[in-house]
Amino acid sequence: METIGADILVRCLAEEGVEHVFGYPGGAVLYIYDAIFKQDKFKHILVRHEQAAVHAADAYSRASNKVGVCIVTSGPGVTNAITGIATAYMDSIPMVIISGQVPTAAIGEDAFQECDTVGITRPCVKHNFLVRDVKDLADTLRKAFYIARTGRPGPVLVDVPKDVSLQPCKYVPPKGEISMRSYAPVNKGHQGQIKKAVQMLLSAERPMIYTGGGVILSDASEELRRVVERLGAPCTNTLMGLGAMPASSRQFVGMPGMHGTYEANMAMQHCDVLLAVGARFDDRVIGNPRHFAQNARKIIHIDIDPSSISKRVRVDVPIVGNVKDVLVELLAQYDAARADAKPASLDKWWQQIEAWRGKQCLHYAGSDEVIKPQFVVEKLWEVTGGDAFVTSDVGQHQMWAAQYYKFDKPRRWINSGGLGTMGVGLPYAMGVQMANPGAEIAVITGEASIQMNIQELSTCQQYHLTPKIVCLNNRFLGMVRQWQQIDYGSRYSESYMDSLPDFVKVAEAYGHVGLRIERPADVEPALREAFKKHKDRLVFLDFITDRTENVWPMVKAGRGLTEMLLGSEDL
Ligand SMILES: Cc1cc2nc3c(=O)[nH]c(=O)nc-3n(C[C@H](O)[C@H](O)[C@H](O)COP(=O)(O)OP(=O)(O)OC[C@H]3O[C@@H](n4cnc5c(N)ncnc54)[C@H](O)[C@@H]3O)c2cc1C
Ligand SMILES: Cc1ncc(C[n+]2csc(CCOP(=O)(O)OP(=O)(O)O)c2C)c(N)n1
Repeated sequence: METIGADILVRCLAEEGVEHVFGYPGGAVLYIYDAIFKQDKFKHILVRHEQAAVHAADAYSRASNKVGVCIVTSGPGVTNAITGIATAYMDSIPMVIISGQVPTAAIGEDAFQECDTVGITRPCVKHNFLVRDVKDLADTLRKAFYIARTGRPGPVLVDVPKDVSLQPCKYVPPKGEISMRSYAPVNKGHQGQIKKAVQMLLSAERPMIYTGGGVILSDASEELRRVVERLGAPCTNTLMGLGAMPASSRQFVGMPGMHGTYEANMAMQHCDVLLAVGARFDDRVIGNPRHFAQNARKIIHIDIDPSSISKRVRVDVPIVGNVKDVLVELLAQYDAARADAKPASLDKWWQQIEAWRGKQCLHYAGSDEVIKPQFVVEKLWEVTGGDAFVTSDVGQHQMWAAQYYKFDKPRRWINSGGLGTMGVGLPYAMGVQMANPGAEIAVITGEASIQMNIQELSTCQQYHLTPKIVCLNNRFLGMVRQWQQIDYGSRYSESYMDSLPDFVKVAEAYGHVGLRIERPADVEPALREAFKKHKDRLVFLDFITDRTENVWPMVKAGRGLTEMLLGSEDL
């Protein structure tokens, strides 16, 4: 049947099983929006800023393991979307971004709302396409979805000139699986390498398991839990991997890195065999690489992206493959080999770990006078039974959320780790709720971050989205202020938040509920009111917190992983 490009695009999205598309219209995508108007296969969510469309689609993917989809118009639509695309790229999130482009004949002529989308996005997408002929549109979209979700996932952009969306063309249904000669990700790990890893693990006296976002992306939490229990070793999850290993497990030692726990960092540094699973040895995790390399230890690294291996830290046994496949094989080989081998006792290692844990590095001084931000997160955990989806923005509140909300399940903790993008929290919650309509959702944010996409309170009103916004309001760009205190002689250059709006009134103006909480005794009742009484409303909880609380532990920039400051007494 003859149809036009825009209809083909809409049919392809339906073919991929897309149920939600986040977007914002404009001239170059008007035929596409006309086709959207005429279809009933997916729901379109109209955001208030393109950046939020990308963040929402990104979180939709993080919470559901589906490919997130968004549509933006040419020129400013695309440039507004860049922060969202780069954010998803840094955290390896599978997404398809469809952008409008000026008509093919006008490309390169400084046409109205023209920008070089392929050029601008090239460094922050897994791949991008410019469709010049409508006959290529369906195939290109199918490839885009395939590339986004396979191998190391990532955002893929498809730029569609306006005339391509109008050109007539026949719709040709897909023919079997997609295969691309130049792109063939490896899922199964090399048997011989896995064997080497098993031998190393069997002879380890101080094994340590360091896991990251790759476990979540691979939906391999169950397999990870089995491996951790079988090896009997301690396990740490990076900021991107939280929830992959249940925080309630005794074998979980907390997050590693700059704001990681004492026990996780000490175990990373003092182990004799480190099993790294879907984690990329980020600088926030290993600190100064020279210090990290000081202790001799064998490193096994499982990663689907060969370019991630030995990128920052030289490893001994690289295993290229999908976490899930490799862990299944590793466990089978381990069980088979264990019958003949006598694994070393780990009792001494665990005594050491318990001694480190005994430091209670996350202990903080409570107060009856002023609200401690950590206390709010602890109470949030209690009130939601530890089972909410929690999105966060970027700053101190993000670290307190990671440290004090004990995630037991994967895909519950949604945040920007790699790019560290302030402003993601609220649009992330929108994407999460679209993917999980009945779930309890909290946005842990700061009074600065929330203002970066606060216009989305309007989108929430339109689509009856009801996250509870937990704003830890310290009247400072807290994370910046903390660094200035520690590294810049307490010269607080432009890191205060002045002229703040009355957030209760802001929430009410958008049709939501606003609460201001100033005393510690009111924290829990306010949270209960928000999650129970106002279950079906968006509630903005403005917690007025201790202005100068710091995030501890902290590894200062350039320092070694175990050179941790545990509190202000260490300054
Ligand atoms: C203010 C701030 C403070 C921070 N402090 C910390 C901190 O203290 N501790 C901390 O941990 N982080 C911290 N971060 C986050 C940090 O910047 C990195 O984003 C994070 O550490 C990276 O996590 P990851 O190694 O799990 O990698 P990810 O970015 O999640 O990468 C995943 C890895 O897994 C691989 N992979 C993907 N899919 C698969 C698959 N199917 N199979 C196999 N491999 C796969 C990828 O190739 C990649 O190498 C902080 C961020 C901010 C903004
Ligand atoms: C878009 C963007 N701009 C700047 C920064 C640098 N930055 C990181 S944390 C932070 C302060 C965040 O303040 P707030 O949201 O109030 O959170 P707090 O640290 O006080 O908890 C800033 C400015 C960033 N991460 N993202």
